Amino acid sequence: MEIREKLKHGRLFFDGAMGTLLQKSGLIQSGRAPELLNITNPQAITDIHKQYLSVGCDIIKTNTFGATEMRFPNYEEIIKSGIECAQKARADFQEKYIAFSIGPSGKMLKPLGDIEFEDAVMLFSKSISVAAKYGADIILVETMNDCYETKAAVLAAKECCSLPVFVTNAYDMTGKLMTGADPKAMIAMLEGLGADAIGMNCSFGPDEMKKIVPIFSEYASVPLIVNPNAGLPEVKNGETVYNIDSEKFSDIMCEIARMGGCILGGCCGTAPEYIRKTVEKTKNIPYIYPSKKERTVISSYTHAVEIGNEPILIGERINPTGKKKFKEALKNHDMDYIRREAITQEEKGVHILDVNVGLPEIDEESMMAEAVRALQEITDLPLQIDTSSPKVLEKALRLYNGKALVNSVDASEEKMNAVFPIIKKYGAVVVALALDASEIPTEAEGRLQKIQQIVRCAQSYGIDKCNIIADPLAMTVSADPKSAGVTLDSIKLIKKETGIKTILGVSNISFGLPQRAKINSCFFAMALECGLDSAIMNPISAPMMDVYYSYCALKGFDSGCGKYINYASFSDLPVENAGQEKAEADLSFFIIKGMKQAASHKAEEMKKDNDKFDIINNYIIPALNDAGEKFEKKKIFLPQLLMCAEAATAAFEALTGDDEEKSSGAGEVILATVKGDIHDIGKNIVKVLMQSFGFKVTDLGKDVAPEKVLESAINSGCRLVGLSALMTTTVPSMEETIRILKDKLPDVKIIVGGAVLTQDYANKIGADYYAPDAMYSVNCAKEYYGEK
Ligand code: B1M
Repeated sequence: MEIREKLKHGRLFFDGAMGTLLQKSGLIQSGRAPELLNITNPQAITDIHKQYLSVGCDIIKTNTFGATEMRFPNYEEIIKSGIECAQKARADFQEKYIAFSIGPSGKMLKPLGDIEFEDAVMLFSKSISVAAKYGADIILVETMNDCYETKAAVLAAKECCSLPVFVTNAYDMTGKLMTGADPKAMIAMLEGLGADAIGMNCSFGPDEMKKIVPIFSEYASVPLIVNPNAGLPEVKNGETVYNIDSEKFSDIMCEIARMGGCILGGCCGTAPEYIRKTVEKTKNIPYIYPSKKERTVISSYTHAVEIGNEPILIGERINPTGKKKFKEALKNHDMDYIRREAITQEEKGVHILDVNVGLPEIDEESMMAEAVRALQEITDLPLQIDTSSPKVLEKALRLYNGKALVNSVDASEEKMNAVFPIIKKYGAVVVALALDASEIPTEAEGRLQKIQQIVRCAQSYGIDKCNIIADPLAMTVSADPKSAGVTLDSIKLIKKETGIKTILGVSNISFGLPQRAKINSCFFAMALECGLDSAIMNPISAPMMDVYYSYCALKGFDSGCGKYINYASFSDLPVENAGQEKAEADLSFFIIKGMKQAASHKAEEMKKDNDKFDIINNYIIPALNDAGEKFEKKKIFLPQLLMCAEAATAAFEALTGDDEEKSSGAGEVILATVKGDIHDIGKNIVKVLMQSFGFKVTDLGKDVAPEKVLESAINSGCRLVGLSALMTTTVPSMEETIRILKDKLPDVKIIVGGAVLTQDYANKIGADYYAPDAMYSVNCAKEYYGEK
């Protein structure tokens, strides 16, 4: 039976770990990838598969976790042999399935790393095509800790074969992926992309995973997979052991089964015994197949936004219509303008950002791609892709890191047939306009009919009703006094007859009228009272925001009126473009918001009247500290932290870029950030300061191996070395570098610095000088050369 069908009838079981068993049997040699055993020792792999099949598991994962072209030139052979091992193992069993396991590439996608999204799709496509060709039954995208890479792999699977696609992500102790996605965001995106079963694996044991299960039960409509580790790893006598035994593991898996786990199995540290007990103990627990949830949800790479609870605000300002400055910015590819509009609206409290970059004189497709990338770098708000071109839409939805809102489709056949296949493929919620190419109905009944037509057509493409939101249209009241009434009636009628959620471009009501915010805000209040679920609006408009916060408080969406109080007490009456003005004021602001260009220009400008070290100390470092704190508190995530760092680096370069490499013979210093650590902003400040005090600096960069530092000291004859480390996890690597240096060059002296160090710790690891800040490192160097 096809596995999707089989899953409707009862619980299935994955196998457990492969690596643990290989390690135990001594088959993994250090430095050798386990995937190579598919070729060098296929019998061992087949035997492990058989062990799992004989304890009752239904699905075995191939030993191909890292098998991409990036890691293995012979990835095709590894995949083919891996599948053959699994096929041989299942030959003696009935109705068992082979899941082609594919994990993360090992590199991050842009903007976090250097792989382009499309290159990642291509990389996964190559491996998945081989797996499909040699007979895998399922594609299992597993252990992904980044939303974007997960999307690349799932898209690849969908594009190069028609096999069922299962996805399990590795959540951390905070219940999020490393790059910030929470389960609701992953559920929205993965179901949108058409994954057949989703869930989690690795990271920790079933006890921790159990805490995440209820979110899947509440939000997911496809079966849930739970493949935990055998608890947390500990190193005992040089060996990695896990703290949950098979008895406890299977007991907790029973609880997970009761909560709705549909496919249960294991990850690191588990063995056949774990699966055998899980299969046996869950036998009599009633199976829960997930119900369809019918929620209207969109998502970004960190979180989901559900439409249909409290009203949702969609910022309308990233749209060149009627904006001369914006049009200029688009022609000049000025992405900072777009970023600024995004930040301003985000600060005002919108939940979603509309993005429209259509101008006749530009290439809208590449501009939309540029805008989506630029926005994803600085904000984690979900986007509404606003374009009339299906080509532009497809480009944006491919690149978008999440499940987008799409603006819009109308009831014209041609339009629907162009847009719906794209919506179906990438997964999005689409705005349905109550009109078609020939008419805008003048009565609510007519508008309802247009919406019903769109819903029928969407359903014929396999798009659920919950992925459509109806726009009953606001037409200017100055042209027709009945227009507002028709819109309001339409909201009520459409909701009543179809049950679908509604959206409205509120300000259209006031075209041609003076003081539009006044009438817009009244109309907004009326529409909300008729049940409007979301509004495309201008959050800079104080009357509109007054209505929003007041409505939420009055309607019971704001318990204790906390949001209203916060808004009313702290919003100095906003004026047009207040956000833009603020954005122009402060270098720290640009850094915190990750605006590279603006930070660089601002630093350039400030340099004229200020000492550059004052700028570094008073603006750049405090901004980074602020970002670090927000990161620690999970208020921002790695992509945003990275953009802050890049903006800080750009500002720093603007301050120091034209400094000549000068040396007045004060002495020589070798600098490096230690192995495993890529933080180099502090080290670069040390470098500039040292240079400006006349020291000749050899900068070895970041993530520098101890041997390289030693080699540099030996070759140059320089005996003063400065080391930087920013993380508790890389201080041991600093210690190791000091040990190697002192061992081979006893006369070497070492300055250490970095946020995690203290004088005591510096003494403990054998450093000669501890510099709490960059200036102090210059004093250390002076002291060293003075002493000499
Ligand atoms: Co990361 N990061 N980061 N990060 N990052 C920290 C350090 C962290 C404290 C943030 C947090 O959680 N609060 C945390 C470490 C926790 C810990 O171990 N205690 C952290 C983490 C966890 C991580 C990652 C693991 C995140 C992840 O992937 N999940 C990852 C690590 C990757 C790796 O290194 N393998 C990571 C990545 C990054 C970015 C790439 C995004 C970016 C770095 C970009 C770059 O450097 N090019 C980044 C940033 C920017 C930070 C924070 C926010 C800022 C660091 C910084 O540049 N500070 C940081 C939080 C924080 O420190 N507030 C954080 C400004 C700089 C001028 O200060 O380097 O201390 P600092 O230098 C000072 C002094 O210490 C001294 O002088 C300087 C100026 O006075 N000094 C020396 C430094 N080196 C010296 C050497 C000397 C003398 C003085 O003599 C040789």
